[in-house]
Amino acid sequence: MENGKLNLEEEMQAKWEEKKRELEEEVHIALVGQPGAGKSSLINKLIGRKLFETGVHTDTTVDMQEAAFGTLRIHDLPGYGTARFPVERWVEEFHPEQYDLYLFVFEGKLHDSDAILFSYLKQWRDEREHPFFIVRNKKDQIWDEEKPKTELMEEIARDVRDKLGEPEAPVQFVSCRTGEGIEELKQAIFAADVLGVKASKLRAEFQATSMEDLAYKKQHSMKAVNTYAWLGAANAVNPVPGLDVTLDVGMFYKLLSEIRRIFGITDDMAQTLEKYKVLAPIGQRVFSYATQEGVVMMVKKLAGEFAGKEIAKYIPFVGQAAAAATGYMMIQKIGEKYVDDCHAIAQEILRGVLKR
Ligand SMILES: Nc1nc2c(ncn2[C@@H]2O[C@H](COP(=O)(O)OP(=O)(O)OP(=O)(O)O)[C@@H](O)[C@H]2O)c(=O)[nH]1
Ligand SMILES: [Mg+2]
Repeated sequence: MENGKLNLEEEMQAKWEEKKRELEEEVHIALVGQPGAGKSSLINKLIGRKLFETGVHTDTTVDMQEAAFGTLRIHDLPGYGTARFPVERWVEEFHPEQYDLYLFVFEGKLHDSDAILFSYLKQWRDEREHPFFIVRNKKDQIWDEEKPKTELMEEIARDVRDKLGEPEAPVQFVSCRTGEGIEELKQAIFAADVLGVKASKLRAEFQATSMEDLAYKKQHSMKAVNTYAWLGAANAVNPVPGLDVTLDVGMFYKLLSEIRRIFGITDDMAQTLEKYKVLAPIGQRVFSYATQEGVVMMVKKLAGEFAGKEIAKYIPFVGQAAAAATGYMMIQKIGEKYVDDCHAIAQEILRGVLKR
């Protein structure tokens, strides 16, 4: 070992770097639709956090709003079809063709400008493999004295399909108020083959609404733990002072924060968790890693337990680099336990035992 760097075979190193890039790769979601259609409400609903303000009219007709959530980048595109921004001009100005997927959100009637937008959406889908999803929000408000709701919904869907020129196009009816249709929309997004690995990002980052979602998040997090364990040990430039462990504390801290985020665990839950008999110790474990200092403290505390272990069987070909191997094992073992703990808390949130 030289300069705290491990002599991993170069191709192995490259492989793990590649995996890390894959984990960190961003997914760009574009929100398009008329002001007040519920774009902000929808994204907040999917993510399970108040990422965007709703109801208040920011001037979305001229400004683009952006927000980040983990590996997701959400671009709330300004309105089009105004005197200032006919669709063509809007496309030139904002380059909306660059995003990975589009959520077209509407309520009420479609406009002529929406039909023009549809022709662009189709083009980006066909030429760039950037899918779009047509979302009719405010399903709870679809009502008419004369006609049943199903008939009204059919009319709305028909209008969309006419304007799109695709008679079979799916239209997702949702209500951000009641939550109706959100699950179906999520499934439609996850099923978009063209998104490839990006679909798995969306599934990891969107709020879990079922035990299956949580199982998926667990699997995704375990992969992240393994990737970070390799890189965190092999690239550690800052051995933990006074200990026979090399471990990149910053990277470890980041990993654990990401796991909390994926499972929807926020800092304000620490106090709530204390009130539950069974969950209190789990909460304590999870939040003891919530600051960088906390991570250093825990690593120091636990280093002894790992240092003495038989490490060769975990990573045979770096068996000689004991300090890095210990670092690897710590990230791997603590990480796995951390995922289990966060998963357990998230299950209780989903069961409604714990309020978010
Ligand atoms: N009844 C009902 N109201 C909703 C629903 N979704 C959103 N709203 C309301 O509609 C209003 C507009 O929602 P926003 O999410 O702010 O809409 P937006 O498209 O982001 O609006 P701009 O950012 O101004 O373009 C808010 O008052 C929401 O509370 C829904 O499903 N049902
Ligand atoms: Mg908005």
